[in-house]
Amino acid sequence: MAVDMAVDLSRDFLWLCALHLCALLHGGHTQEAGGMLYPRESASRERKELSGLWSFRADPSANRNEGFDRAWYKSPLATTGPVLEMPVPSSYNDITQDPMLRDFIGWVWYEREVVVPSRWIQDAGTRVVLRVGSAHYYSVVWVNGVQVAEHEGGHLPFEADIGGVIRKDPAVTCRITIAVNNTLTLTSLPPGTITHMSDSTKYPTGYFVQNFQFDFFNYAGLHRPVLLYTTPKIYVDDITVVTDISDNIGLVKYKVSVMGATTANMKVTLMDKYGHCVATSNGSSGVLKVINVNLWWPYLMHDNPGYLYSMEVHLSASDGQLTFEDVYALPVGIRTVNVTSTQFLINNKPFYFHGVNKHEDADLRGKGLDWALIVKDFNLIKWLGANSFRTSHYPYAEEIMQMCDRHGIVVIDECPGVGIKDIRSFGNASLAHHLSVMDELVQRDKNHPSVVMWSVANEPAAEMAPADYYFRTLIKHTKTLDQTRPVTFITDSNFARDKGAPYVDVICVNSYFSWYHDPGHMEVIPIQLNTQFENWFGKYKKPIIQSEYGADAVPGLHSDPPVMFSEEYQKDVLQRYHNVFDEKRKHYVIGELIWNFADFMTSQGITRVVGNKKGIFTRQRQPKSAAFLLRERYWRLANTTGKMPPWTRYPCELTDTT
Ligand code: BDP
Repeated sequence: MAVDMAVDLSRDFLWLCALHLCALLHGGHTQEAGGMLYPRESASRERKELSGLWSFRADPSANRNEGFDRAWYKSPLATTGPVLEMPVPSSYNDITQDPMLRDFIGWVWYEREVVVPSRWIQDAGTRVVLRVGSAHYYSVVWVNGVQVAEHEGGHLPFEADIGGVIRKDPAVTCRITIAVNNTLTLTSLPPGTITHMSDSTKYPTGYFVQNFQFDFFNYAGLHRPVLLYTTPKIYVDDITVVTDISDNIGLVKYKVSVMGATTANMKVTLMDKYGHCVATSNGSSGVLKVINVNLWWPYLMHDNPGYLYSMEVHLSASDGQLTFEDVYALPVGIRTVNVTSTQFLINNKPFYFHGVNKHEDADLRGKGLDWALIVKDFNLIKWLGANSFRTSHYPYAEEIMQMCDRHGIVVIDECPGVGIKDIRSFGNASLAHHLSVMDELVQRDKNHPSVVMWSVANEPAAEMAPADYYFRTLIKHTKTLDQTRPVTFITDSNFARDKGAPYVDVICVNSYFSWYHDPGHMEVIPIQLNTQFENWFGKYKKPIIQSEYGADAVPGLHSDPPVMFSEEYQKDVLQRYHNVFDEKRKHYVIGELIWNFADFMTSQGITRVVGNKKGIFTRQRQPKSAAFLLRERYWRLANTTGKMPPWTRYPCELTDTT
C-alpha cells in the first residue's frame, strides 16, 4: 500500500543539524582519549554502580529542543517540569503505559544525584571517572550543570574524568544529567531518515516519522550500567595483548600504555587459574612465555574450554612529589586464529561454527542489560550445544563478551552497520563515522579471546557503486587496527555484483529460501542453497558461513503438511538447509548460524505479528519444536568436529561421567 507523504529533505537536514549544532553549542567532544579498559576493582581502583532509578523526562516540544533552550541540565530536573522514575539500565520504551513514549523520537533526559565518597573528592591524586556503558543513540552528559562528555553512537561505552567538576564545590551533591537522542540520520550507524508529513488533511501539524531499514525495534535510553570508578592520577590507560603458540609454549605479547607520567616502573605477572604465577616481565611491552600452556578452546572442542589466565599489571610512578601505584588485572586467553581458503582454524584445528544469531532484546527492559536474561541465554546456548554466536546487529554488552571468554563461546563481533541501503549513507561523513565506530569497537573488544572475527556490517546495499571504496576502506582500516583477526561483513547481495566481498576474509551469506523467495515452497531449498554455495565459492575460493537462515514460527501453531508460520514449517526449513550444509561442510562451508536464537521485537508492520518470530526460542526463552531439532544436530556436530570431554558426550546426562 502506497503511503502519500511529503518528504521534506531540507527539514530532515535541519533535524540533523540540530543534533550536531547542540554538540557545538554545548562544548564539543570532551570524551577522554585513550584506552577503554573495562572498569575492574583492584587494590588501587574502586567502583560505584549507579544502576537503579533515575529521574526521567522526554522532551516532546515541537523541535525537541526545549531541554537545551531552557538548560534543563542547570538545575534538578524536577524543578523544570514533571519527572518519571526510570530504571537504568533499561530501554525506556516499554516501561510506561504511554504510547507516546514507546515510539518517542528525540531527546529524553535522565538525572541522578550521587553521593561521592569524600575520600575521592579530597584526594587530588584520585581520578574519578564517569562511565556510560551504552546510551542509544547520541548523548550529552553534564555533572552539576557542566558538560563533561558527548558521544555519538549506541552500543559502545564512553567516559569522562569528572574529578575537576566535583572538586569545585565539595559541598554540592554530584548531579549527573544525561540527555539521549535516538534520532537516526543518514550518517548515523545504523542510518535512518526523518520524514515530515505536511499534508494537514492527513496528519497533525508537525507530524514526522523515523524511517530505517533494519528489522528490530529502535529501543533507546541508558541500556547498560552507568558507574563511577577511580584510578590513581598516574594509571594504566590501556593494555593490548596478542597471543601465539609455539609447540607447547604460549606467547603473550603485551603493550601497556600509561597516562599521567612519562616514566613508570611496571611489573607484569601472568597467573594461571589457581593464582600461580606462570610468567613475569618488566617494562611497558614485552612477551610472556608460558610453558605447558593451557590454551583457550571453544566450548565442546576441548575438555577444558575457556581457559583464562590473569595478567596483572602493577604500575608504580612518581609525579615528582608522590608515588602512585595502579593495579589492573586483565583476563587473557591464549589462542590463535587463522583462515585458509576452505577452513577456519582455532589453535590450528578446524573450527566449525554451529551457533546462533542473537539480539539484546527482552520483555519490558528492551535492550537493557539484565543478568538473569544473560545467564539464562548462556544456559540455553550450552543446552543447545551451540559453540558460537554473532552479535547481530551491534556490539553486545562487555559483560556478555566476558561470559563468552569464560565459557568458550566463540563470537563474530558485529558493529552497528545495519540497514545501510540508501546511497547517501555511503558518503564521506558516513564512512568517517563508520571508521570511528570500528576504532571504538576494536578498542573495547580487542583483548577478548572469544572474539575471532570482526563484522563491519549486515546486509548493506553492496551492489551500489560506492560500496567498493566504502568497504575496501573500512575493511583495510579494521585490519590496520587489528592484524590478528579476519574481517567480514554479512551479505545478501548477488555473488557476481557484490562490491564488498572481494575484501573479506570469510564469505558470510544470508538467505531465506522458501520464505522471502518462493514462499511456501521448501522443495526449492536444496537446489537454491547448493547454487548459492557453489557460486560464492566458485568466484572467491574463500570459506563460507551461512550467517542467517530460518523461518518464522508462531509458537503453538501446528500444521501437517507444514504451512508457513507453523512450528513444523520452521523445522522443515531448517532440516532442508542442514542436508545441504552436511554436504558442503566437507568442502568449504565452515559454519551455520540460525536466525534467530529468540523471537524479538520489531517496529510495527504488516509482515510482523508483535515482532519477528524466527526464534527457535520464544521471547520468553521457551523452546519451539525447532530448538529440539537444532539441539540434536549441534550435539552431533560437536561430537564429530570437537574433542568432547566425557561429561558432555551426547546424549549422556551431566551426571554420567563414564
Ligand atoms: C535478515 C536481516 C535480519 C532480519 C531477518 C528477517 O539480517 O535482521 O531480522 O532478515 O527478516 O535479512 O527475519
